[in-house]
Amino acid sequence: MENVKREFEEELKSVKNFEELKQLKAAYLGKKGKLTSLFKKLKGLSEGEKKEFGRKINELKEHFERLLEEKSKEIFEAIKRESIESEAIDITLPARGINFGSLHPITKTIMEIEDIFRSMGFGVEVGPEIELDLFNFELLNIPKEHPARDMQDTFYINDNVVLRTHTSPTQIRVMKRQKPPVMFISPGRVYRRDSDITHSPMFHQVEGLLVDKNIRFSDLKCILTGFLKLFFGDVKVRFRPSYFPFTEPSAEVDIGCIICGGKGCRVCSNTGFLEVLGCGMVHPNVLINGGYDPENYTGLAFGLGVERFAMLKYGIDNIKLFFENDLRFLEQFSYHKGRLL
Ligand code: FA5
Repeated sequence: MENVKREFEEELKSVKNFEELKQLKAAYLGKKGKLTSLFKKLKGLSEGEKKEFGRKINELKEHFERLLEEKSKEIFEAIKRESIESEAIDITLPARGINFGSLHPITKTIMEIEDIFRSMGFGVEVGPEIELDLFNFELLNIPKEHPARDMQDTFYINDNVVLRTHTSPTQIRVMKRQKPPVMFISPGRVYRRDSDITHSPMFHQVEGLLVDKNIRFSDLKCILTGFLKLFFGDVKVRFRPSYFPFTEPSAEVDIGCIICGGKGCRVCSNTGFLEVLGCGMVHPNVLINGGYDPENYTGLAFGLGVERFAMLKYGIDNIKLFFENDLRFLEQFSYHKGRLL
C-alpha cells in the first residue's frame, strides 16, 4: 500500500494536462487499476485484518481522489493563466488613428460670418433656392428689361420661376411677414450661368438687411467695416460708389489686397484693393414692396460672395477646388490638424 501511494504521488508530480490526469486516474482507480487490485487482496485475509486493511485502502482511495481533485484545479488554473497572458492587450501600444471628418471650408466661412453678425445682434433667416421671378427680380426693383434677367445669366425653370441668382429675395420675404424693425443675415446657395476660376454656376452668398427708424449710411459703413476687420484682421476698407437697382445710394466695398499688402499684384490687378461685397441703402420702392413705409423707415442692405471670402482668407486661387471634393484639399480644414482651431 505504501509503495502504491509513493508511486502514485510520484507520477502525479509529472502530470501536466487533463489527458495525463485521466490516464493516471484510470491506472490507479480504474477497473484494473493498482488500487483496485489491492481491494482484491481483501479476500484472502482474516476478518480482523480485512477491517483494518479495508479502512486503510478506503483512506488511500480518498487521499488519491483528493490529490486528483487538487491537481485538476491546478491544471485548470494554469490553462486560465496561460490564456489570459496570451490574450493580454498591451495598452501601451499606440492606438490606430481615427479618421476625423472636417467641415467644408465654405461651411466654416459661413459659420464664421454668422458668428460675427450674431455678435452684433443680427438674426439668421433662410429663403428658398427655387424662387419666384417676382421675388428674385420684380419686387427688388429690377425691371423687366434689366440685363441680369437675360437667359445668359439666369437659370429659368419656367417664365415665373428661377433658381435664385442672389440672396436678396429673402429681404422681401422677411419684410412681407415681419413688421419693422428687422435685422438679419441670410446665407444660402445661389445660381448663375457663370464659370471661370473665380466664378461658379452654384455659389454662396450672405445677405444682410437692417430696417428701422433713422438707419443711415454711416450705420452701414460702421457695421461693414467692423465685420471686415473681425473677419480678415486689420485690413484697409474702402467704399466705392456703385449701382444696384434695389439700393440707393449703392456702394461696393474693397479691402486692401491681402496677397500683396496693397502694393499691387496680379490678383488685385495692380490696384492694391479687392472688391468683396455690394451694399447700399434700401431703395424706397423695395421698402414699399415689402410693406414698409419709406417715410418712416430706412434700411441698409448688403450681399457678399462666400467663396470670395474663403478664397481670400485661406489663399485659394481657384473656386473649383471648393466643389471637387478632393480629400487632400478638404483635409487641410480638418480640426484635428490643429490649423484652424
Ligand atoms: C449681388 O448679388 C447683390 N444682390 C448684392 C447686394 C445685396 C447689393 C444687397 C446691395 C444690397 P453681385 O452680383 O455683385 O451682387 O454679387 C455679390 C457677390 O457674389 C460678388 O461680389 C461676388 O463675390 C459673388 N459672385 C457673383 N457671381 C459669382 C459667381 N458666379 N461665383 C462666385 N461668386 C460670385
